[in-house]
Parts: sequence; C-alpha cells; structure tokens
Amino acid sequence: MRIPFFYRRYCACLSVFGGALFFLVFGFARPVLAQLPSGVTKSRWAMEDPDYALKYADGAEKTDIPGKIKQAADARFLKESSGLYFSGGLTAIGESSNPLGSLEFGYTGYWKSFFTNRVGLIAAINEDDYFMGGEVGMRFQTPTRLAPFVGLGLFAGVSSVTEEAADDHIDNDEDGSVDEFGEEEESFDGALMAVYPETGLHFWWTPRVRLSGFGRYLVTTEGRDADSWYYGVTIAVLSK
Ligand SMILES: [Ca+2]
Ligand SMILES: [Ca+2]
Repeated sequence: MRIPFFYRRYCACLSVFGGALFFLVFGFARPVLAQLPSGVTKSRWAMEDPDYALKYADGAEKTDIPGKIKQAADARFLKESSGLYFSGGLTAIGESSNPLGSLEFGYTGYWKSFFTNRVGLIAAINEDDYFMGGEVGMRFQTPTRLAPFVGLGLFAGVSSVTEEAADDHIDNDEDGSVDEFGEEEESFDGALMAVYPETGLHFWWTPRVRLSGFGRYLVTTEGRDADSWYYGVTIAVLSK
C-alpha cells in the first residue's frame, strides 16, 4: 500500500527536525546548560567575566534601582569574545507545503558589544528536497543580556526542490497516469543563492552561553516563488 505522500513528508520532516533538536539538546546544549541561568538571585549576573567583575566590583546599593537594572542588563563585556554556534531550524521553500528540518553550525564573534558576524555551514532536508551550503552574516543587537537583534546574511550552495503537480494535466513523473494523487515534479535542482534579512532575540544563559531564536526571510536566486521563511533556534558558546 502506498503511504500518502503528505504523511511521509510529515514524518520525514518531523524526524529530521526531531533529530536536530535531540542533537542540539543532548549533544551540545546539555553540558553547557547544566547550570542554572546566571544571576538568578543576584543582579550582578556576569561576575565570572573578569572585565564585568572589575567594573561592578562595588555593586549597586540595595536602594539604587537604576544601578541594579544596569548591572543586571549590561553585556558590554562581550566585546572581542567569539566561539562556536549550533542551530536547528525549520523552513519551506516557495509554495511547498513541505517544511525542511535544518542543522547549522559555525563560528561567530563580537567585533563590538553590539555587532557580531559569523561564518557557517547549513544543511536542510526533508524526504523530497534539500539545500546545503555555506553562509555568512552579521547582526546588530543591543549590548544587553536580553538582546533583540536585526541582521543580514548570505547563503550559497545547492538545492533541489519538488512541488506538487496533481492539477496541471501533465504526467510529470511519466508513470502513465496523469495527475494521480500525490503527483510531483522536480521544479528546481542546482546552485542556489539567497540573501536574507533576519530578526530575533538573544538571551545570555550565562556570561558564556547564549541562546537565540530567529526568523529569516530568504530571497533566492530562483525568483520570488522560491522565497521562504526560515525559523531557528541557536545555542552559542563564546569566550574571550
Ligand atoms: Ca503521473
Ligand atoms: Ca501532473
């Protein structure tokens, strides 16, 4: 019996995304998230960092509320730190209702406390489609513990995209039956580039471990039909 394609797709995507999430949490995140977020009980949250510790050696007085807020938010000490990041994400190319699970890893650094750039590798797959390649990007953020950011990135790689084709009166897969249930055609296969604006939020779990969520809009060389949203979560471990 033929398993309905949307069910197969759903399962394939879930397994990729599930695998990514599993790897993210148990492979990379668990050791670095083994401790509670810094500063649960104290507003001087980043005393592990020598620069921060020096700056706030004399903490704000109990009654100095603005001072307390400042030291609880300040993440300017991150300037010139860098390290590895690892992401899991979910995207769908163009009109495909068929999301791809993605994995991404690379290296990122803080040139300024409010400016980062990165270089990385990305692979996204589901049962039918994939894209993989390299990417570079930069982001501007507030130099704070909880930090909204905006950024720009560039992806270059290869991709294969399959679309549903059950209502175009063509036997796309040449199996002798026209527009059978679940018929598909390969709409694209080859080099792919995309630029993307993105936005998201960082949270410093500890002065070294950063969690992020982001949304990107991929504007591809395959035309506006292939543009897509890409959502992901990232963990990064940085040091000076
Ligand atoms: Ca057919
Ligand atoms: Ca067809």
